[in-house]
Amino acid sequence: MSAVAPSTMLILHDPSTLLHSTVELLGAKLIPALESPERITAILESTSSSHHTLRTINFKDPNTNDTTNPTNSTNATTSSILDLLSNTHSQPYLTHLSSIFQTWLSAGLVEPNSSVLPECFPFPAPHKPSEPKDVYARVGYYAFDMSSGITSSTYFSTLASANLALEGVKLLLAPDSSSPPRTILALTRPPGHHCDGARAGGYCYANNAALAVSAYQQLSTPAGHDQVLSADRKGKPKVAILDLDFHHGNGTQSIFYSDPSVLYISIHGEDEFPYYTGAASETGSGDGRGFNVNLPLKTDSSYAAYAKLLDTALDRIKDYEADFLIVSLGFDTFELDPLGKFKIGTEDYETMARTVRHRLMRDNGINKALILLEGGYVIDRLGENLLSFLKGWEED
Ligand code: SP5
Ligand code: ZN
Repeated sequence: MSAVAPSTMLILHDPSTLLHSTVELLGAKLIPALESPERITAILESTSSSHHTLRTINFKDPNTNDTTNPTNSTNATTSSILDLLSNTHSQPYLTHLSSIFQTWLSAGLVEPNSSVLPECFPFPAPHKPSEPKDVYARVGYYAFDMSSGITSSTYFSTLASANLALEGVKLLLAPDSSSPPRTILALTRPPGHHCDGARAGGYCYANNAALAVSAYQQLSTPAGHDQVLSADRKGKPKVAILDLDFHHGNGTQSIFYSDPSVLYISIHGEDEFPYYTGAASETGSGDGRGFNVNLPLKTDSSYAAYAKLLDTALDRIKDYEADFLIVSLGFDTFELDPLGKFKIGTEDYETMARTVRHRLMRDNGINKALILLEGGYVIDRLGENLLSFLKGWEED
């Protein structure tokens, strides 16, 4: 690599994503969720004193100051987010997310500053269950674990987080800019890759990557901003999602499992959360067969072992001839992470990012990528890990 001055990364953040703050059952303890607002404030602190450009987006309803209830009035941004989300999320789930806290609060079942948590989940039965009437049961029906508490702000922060992904796509495809950004990092929080469009789980309430795919498909078609020339799957552009979080992105996998226009590739801890998905044998179904690639990696693996799988992943993205890349980036692959079990160090993120960026440009001839934040829970090392990643990404 030549020693050119590093270019800056455009980083998107929304203060409304910090409002959500909940609890989780971890092991035998109900504790403040490790997925906390402090993760983002730590990243903001590190990046604001760096050469990168931080842009604040304010997802807020112009018609009301009631940030806890954005559905009360018509907000163009809210409806465009909901429109895009409805491509991959069920309407009853989105309605549940928007209303369940208020339902519990009105019934005196939860304190104003507390969290709604599930108590019973659907289990195998002769008939597929339908939405239960009981307001406790409904919470379990729309969740798969107990780390997805719903507070008064959860819905609003979830929309603000999804909006960052949308803004990222819009900026990458902006037709009226002489030099649109090549890569955008959206500080999406809550994260998204565990949400399958019908249930929350793993700290995720809406799948930000899925929303980004919908936005890209809409905006890059001839009616949108940017003509995609190599589209050959029913006119749809080809999007690759590279999931580098420690955990398997069961939600993203599920949403695109039968969709050949989206290649999903994940490197994740073998036999780790979410436990029931992530095997290499899950390769897609129907038209989507072959377009889901799981690369499970043994716990305690070092970056050397990780790098081999990353090469395999990048080979697949090359063969696929992707038009656009979304990276689901988690820093829970870090050696000290309380939820991750790989042995990846701060300096490895630089190598990881350089490898992805270099091969994306060389093999796919694409410059455009959207990086979405997923997990990563060592708060006082998140900033430096991210800066290391950005260093590797931006040095051409
Ligand atoms: C976005 C993301 O990284 N979500 C991950 C959520 C993982 N939550 C469950 C972790 C389960 C760990 N089980 C160990 C219990 C004993 N401490
Ligand atoms: Zn994770």
